[in-house]
Amino acid sequence: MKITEVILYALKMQMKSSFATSFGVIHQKTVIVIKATDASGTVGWGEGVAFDDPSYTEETAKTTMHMLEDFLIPRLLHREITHPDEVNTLFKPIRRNMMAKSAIEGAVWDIYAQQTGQSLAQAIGGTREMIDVGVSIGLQTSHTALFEAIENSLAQGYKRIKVKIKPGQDVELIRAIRNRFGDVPLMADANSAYTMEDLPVLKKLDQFGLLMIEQPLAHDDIVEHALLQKQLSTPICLDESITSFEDMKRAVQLGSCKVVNIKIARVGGITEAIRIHDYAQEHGIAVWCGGMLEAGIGRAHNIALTSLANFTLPGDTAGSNHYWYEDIIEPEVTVQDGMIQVPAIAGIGYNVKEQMIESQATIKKTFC
Ligand code: OSB
Ligand code: MG
Repeated sequence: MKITEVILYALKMQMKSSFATSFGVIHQKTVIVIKATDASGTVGWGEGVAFDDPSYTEETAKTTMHMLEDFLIPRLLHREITHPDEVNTLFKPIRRNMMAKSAIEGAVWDIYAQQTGQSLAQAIGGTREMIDVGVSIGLQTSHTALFEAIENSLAQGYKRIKVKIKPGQDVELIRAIRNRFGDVPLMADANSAYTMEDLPVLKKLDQFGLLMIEQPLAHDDIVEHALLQKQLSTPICLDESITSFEDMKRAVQLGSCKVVNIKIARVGGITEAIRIHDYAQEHGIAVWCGGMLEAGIGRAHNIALTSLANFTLPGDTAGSNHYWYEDIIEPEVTVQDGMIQVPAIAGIGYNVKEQMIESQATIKKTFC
């Protein structure tokens, strides 16, 4: 395969409801869409998922555009490759910028899957036909609003509830949820809002039988997470801290976590995500697929990844209508009884609404 044309789009998509975390509130997303075409005319799709602000990781929608335009697309264009894994190697000399790398690597995987007559899930070795999904609920302005969101999610069949916490909205918040909803599968995500000074608060969370606590400490820490895990009975799940296979090995060797949230974009693409998945499987670490409030293309990639055998816990890939008035794919991703059917048709398994993207794009750039 040889990529001969890449079209880069950016469009602003309004979220149905704003999403609040310990690091800020997201009302709107800049969705970056990549349309890559290879010499034989096969089209593959990728999505850039970085936010507008560098507060989850250092990347933004603008840095993604910059990296793609000035470094990643020029490296890939007109180069003969036989397997998408080679894209990972090709991008290695460029430091980090995982979300930018992932955006275009995903399009190459889509082309590869189509050309080998497989669904993306099959192309990566996935075996599940259905995947279990949970939902991530942002910080709310009141317990009433939070209860309502949880109630709706449970009514829709989501298999696990994740709530965001931050200092001051933690122990009493989780206690209130347990009092109201009993033993529901529940976890909390702190997005790096705590330090070891908060140990007494974090220990108090142990009493609630959470499935796990996600990324309590600094975004780039694995050392203190290991110290913290020794003091907590609640399993620690790392998100921000795992940006590569190397990070994963170090965290497992140190005992920094018992669970890992794998986000394709955070680790630089599907190839790296598979390596992390395989390593986790060999080392008895449970994994699940996290989300970046993706539009449909990113969502489709997540669904394919989650079909791998060691994704044993429900992920954050909720249905399209949970986030968007109108998604950029059809059919939209739908959740039934807390499950999504993994598409069996070639490639990402959804049609990309090119008309919608063309008409809503605020940026369009062609490289050939
Ligand atoms: O930490 O997993 C996270 C959303 C924005 C930024 C970071 C995170 C999240 C979520 C929701 O928890 C993920 C999703 O539903 O796509
Ligand atoms: Mg997280």
